[in-house]
Amino acid sequence: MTFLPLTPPGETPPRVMTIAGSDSGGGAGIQADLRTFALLGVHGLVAVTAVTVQNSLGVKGFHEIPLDVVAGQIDAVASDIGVQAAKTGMLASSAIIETVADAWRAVAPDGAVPLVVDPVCASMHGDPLLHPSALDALRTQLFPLATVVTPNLDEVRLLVGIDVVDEESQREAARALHGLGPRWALVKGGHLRSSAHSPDLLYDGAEFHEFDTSRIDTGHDHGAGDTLAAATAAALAHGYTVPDAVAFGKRWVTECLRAAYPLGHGHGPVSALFRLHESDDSR
Ligand code: PXL
Repeated sequence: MTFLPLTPPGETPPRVMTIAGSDSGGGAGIQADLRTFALLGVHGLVAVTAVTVQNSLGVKGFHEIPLDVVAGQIDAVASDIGVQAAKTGMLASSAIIETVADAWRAVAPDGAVPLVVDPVCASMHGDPLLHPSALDALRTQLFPLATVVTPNLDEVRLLVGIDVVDEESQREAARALHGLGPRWALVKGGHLRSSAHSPDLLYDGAEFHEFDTSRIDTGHDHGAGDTLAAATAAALAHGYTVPDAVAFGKRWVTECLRAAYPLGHGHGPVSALFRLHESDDSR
């Protein structure tokens, strides 16, 4: 595949921030985001929102980071290092969502810095990563700041109450999500429609874009959503349009799914490490 342009050694690459939770198993969350950032050649910045205690079998619990520390991380790096794009992942509570929204408004008062909001609600095992009472904060505080939101079908059901079962309900969900204020809404199709395809639908209030890749059949897809959002943010930091950035993110996560590996006794992670085997064909 064609990767993002690489910055020559010794020069400062684009900076992309992840505002998300830590996964002690190293498969999802901050760890997945930083792997994708590094292997795409961008500099990763971090605001940790929560520390999960988990392994390949599930999430045993999590500790929320104090609000002043969440806001402090965002302010500290934005004011000194600068941020060309960001993504949010696990945000745990409405208080953290409000804190992140306030801090992000200060970083990008005019919405000039792209923000990918991946509305993480639960792990793939169904373990909660967001308090149910925080859904409203997600909808009202963070979605209006988003360049693009990237829910999966379970998150779509929780956020807008639509069961996506076919192309028409996927369009209806995209319209409802866009109505909450993001510039673009991506409804990830996952296993929708046919087992051979993974159709994602992107909508900006005017045009629908469909991204359809063959579905990679792997039991090891921990961190797939995080990786798609991280790669999309990295492409936006390079100045890609949203449809081009999403198309890139989708290609990247498809390759990471192809390279997924078993880990522990449960579900293994998608892997960005395949990139280390590729020659640099970006220039
Ligand atoms: O993949 C969603 C996700 C995001 N962030 C953290 C997670 C998970 C899934 O388990 O643990 C920290």
